[in-house]
Amino acid sequence: MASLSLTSFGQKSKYVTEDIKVYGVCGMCEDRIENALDVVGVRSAQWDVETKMLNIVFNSGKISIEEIHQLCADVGHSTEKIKTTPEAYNALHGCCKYEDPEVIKSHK
Ligand SMILES: [Cu+2]
Repeated sequence: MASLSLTSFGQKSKYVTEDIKVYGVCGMCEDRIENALDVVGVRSAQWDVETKMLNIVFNSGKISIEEIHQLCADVGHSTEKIKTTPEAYNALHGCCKYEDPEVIKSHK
């Protein structure tokens, strides 16, 4: 019997692509976000500083989109679903304080 499934590798492994909003302001934020997602199950993570959109390709059998949101929040970057903690946010480099209007202005 022919299978038309193009994206599944075995029964539980399935690559999914999603675009989620993750807040940040600069190239350091990009590195931090992408490095935080260098984990088992994530095939690629690309964050765009202009649009704040993270394009992520992951294996839904190994990691969930909720866990991906949480990994961003854990390193100080709030997402459209999960807000980071004040502790993680305060640990960000000064130029990465994306909730500060002065910082946002200086990156324009
Ligand atoms: Cu930054």
